Amino acid sequence: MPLVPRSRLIVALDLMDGYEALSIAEKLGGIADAIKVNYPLILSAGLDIIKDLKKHGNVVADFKVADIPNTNSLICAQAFKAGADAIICHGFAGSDSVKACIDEASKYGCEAYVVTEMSHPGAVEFLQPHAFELVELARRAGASGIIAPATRPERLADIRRKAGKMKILAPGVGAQGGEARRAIDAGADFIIVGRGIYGADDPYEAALEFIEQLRR
Ligand code: O7E
Repeated sequence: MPLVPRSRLIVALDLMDGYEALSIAEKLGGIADAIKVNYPLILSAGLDIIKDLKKHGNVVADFKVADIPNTNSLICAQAFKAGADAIICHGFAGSDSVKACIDEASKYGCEAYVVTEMSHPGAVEFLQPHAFELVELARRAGASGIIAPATRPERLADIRRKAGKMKILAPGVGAQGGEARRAIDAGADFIIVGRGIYGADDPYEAALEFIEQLRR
């Protein structure tokens, strides 16, 4: 199912224990718009965890796919067959590699999102100087959306202006210092929060607090 902004929260479950991940997903009870899975969880719990997590809502496979088009198609097919609703790919591998992910996504009625500028400090070295080009690449290729940094709201706002109708997912809220409200005000459609939720004593309350911040 395509991502639809309701709570505007996507929870990153970067855990290395499948049972813990499922237990948190159950506690969240669908209050987030999606759960994002990344390598820490997939490599420890296996791809089948996606099927289990899907009982609790949409699942985004954050595999940051960045290979040649054929390999990208094969990776995406695995994610979609396992039940993912969306895949994340890198843009720097080029438009043909991105297009392969988008084409595979559309075969399954799913979505592909493209990373532009990442949220960590090192992103200014290589990604930031090319971020606008990556936005344009994603737009031309027909991506459903892009990834842009909640840690740099001014950059997020610039990227929003170039992104047209594409959805923006903004990681970096909480542990990396980004603020939920500022990211949405700068033009993000969703915030992505990991440690700020799964690392909290009460992940449900923590998620609710982020959602409240977005409503204010
Ligand atoms: O810092 P946390 O714990 O809130 O986790 C953030 C999550 O977002 C984590 O899974 C990380 O891999 C991811 N992320 C970033 O932190 N920065 C980025 O630039 C991109 C992502 C990401 O999710 O990309 C694909 C959506």
